[in-house]
Amino acid sequence: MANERVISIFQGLLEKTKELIEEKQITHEEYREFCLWFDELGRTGEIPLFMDVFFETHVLRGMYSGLPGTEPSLLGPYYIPNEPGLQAPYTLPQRQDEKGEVLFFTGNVKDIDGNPLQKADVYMWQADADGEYSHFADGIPEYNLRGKMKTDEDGRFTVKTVIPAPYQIPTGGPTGKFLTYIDSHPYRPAHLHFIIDVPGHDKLITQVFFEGDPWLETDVADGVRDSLITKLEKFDDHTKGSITFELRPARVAAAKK
Ligand code: MBD
Ligand code: FE
Repeated sequence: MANERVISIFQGLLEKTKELIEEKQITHEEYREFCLWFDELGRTGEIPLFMDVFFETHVLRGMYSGLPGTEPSLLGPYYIPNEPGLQAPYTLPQRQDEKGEVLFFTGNVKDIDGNPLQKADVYMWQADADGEYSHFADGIPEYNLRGKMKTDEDGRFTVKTVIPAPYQIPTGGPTGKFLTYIDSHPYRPAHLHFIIDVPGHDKLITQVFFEGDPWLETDVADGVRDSLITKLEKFDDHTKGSITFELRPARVAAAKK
């Protein structure tokens, strides 16, 4: 049976694209060049990257604006499931000589009334000090800087890791070329990724950013939200950071549908 929602969305996509072609009077040569670029986007496996950089933020903004609790941010193209379950005291899996400043990061997981949420599943992943993600860049051990943790009796977890570098979209590929076509830089501010899952609550997919990062204002993927920016505290041989995650009860998320 025909699905009305699918029909209306795909019809809309066609309509807007046809309109654009006519409005811009796209030439046959431009059209053929676009087809080659689009083909390259698929062949290089960059479709997930391209989609998340340009469109994911708009999906989230529409779904969550005005709701209480911590704001979601982008899942992005670099999450992989089945990360190793870690044992407290937590250290993200890393190479013996892992580059970068040591970071102790603490998350406080609460409900929207401020009650700590114990035994929450916390999934964390991040780029390394070169801005590269394991599984997606060559030469990095599988699951490097990725892990699953649980909050303690106080609804808290602390993990030892390294400060990630800002992420740069690979400049040689089709997504990088697209950014030069539209005269944009290829950077995202440095960030940590989290998924926090507690039964009875809306699963929170979000990111944490660092005050003072040069790319906060112009994140190419538009994933920064003010409430997700933390201030790092520098000590002699390490840095500390923390944030509170407030999870909405599942019914608040459902009520909006
Ligand atoms: C990333 O690291 C990321 O988190 C997103 C959303 C898009 C591209 C690269
Ligand atoms: Fe990322």
